[in-house]
Amino acid sequence: MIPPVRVVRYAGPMEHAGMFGSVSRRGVMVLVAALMAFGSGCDGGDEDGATTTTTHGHEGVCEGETRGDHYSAGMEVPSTSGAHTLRLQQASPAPPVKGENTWTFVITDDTGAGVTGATVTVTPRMPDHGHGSPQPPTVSETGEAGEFQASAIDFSMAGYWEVTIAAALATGETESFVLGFCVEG
Ligand SMILES: [Cu+2]
Repeated sequence: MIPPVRVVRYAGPMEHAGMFGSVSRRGVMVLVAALMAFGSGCDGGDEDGATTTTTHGHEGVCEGETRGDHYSAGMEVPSTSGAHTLRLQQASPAPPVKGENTWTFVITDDTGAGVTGATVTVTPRMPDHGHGSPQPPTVSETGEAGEFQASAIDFSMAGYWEVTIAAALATGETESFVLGFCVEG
């Protein structure tokens, strides 16, 4: 009987050395810790390096988050002045997720009519971390009165995001609406 021959390709330390170059073992551990902190989103502290106490371990980053809105198709938010309303017709994906999102929304006046001739900007921001998205979303009119579509809304990390939708109206006023969502990683 011929003993089986096992060809084992040994992936030794030298083959992995390139990953971290000459970084020390401690350096690697710090890097690993940083990656873990990054992965935990809201618990990762802000860009100044401050850290906060983790209260929910390996649960989702949105566990216990009390701010913001729970998404539902057709949800409405008032403008800062209260004179206009934004209705989020549809978010895709729904509910909003980490990564790229596309939203369709309608802005109506106090009579319920869609506003025309408005210039709309959409600005995502992570208030806890003091940063926005890598790229601004793209906003276009759909052709229905007061209806807009914002694509490439980039929630680039898990955690709580606030999206400010500002509308420079044909009347010269500017109205803004704020939607808050926590997105899981
Ligand atoms: Cu962030």
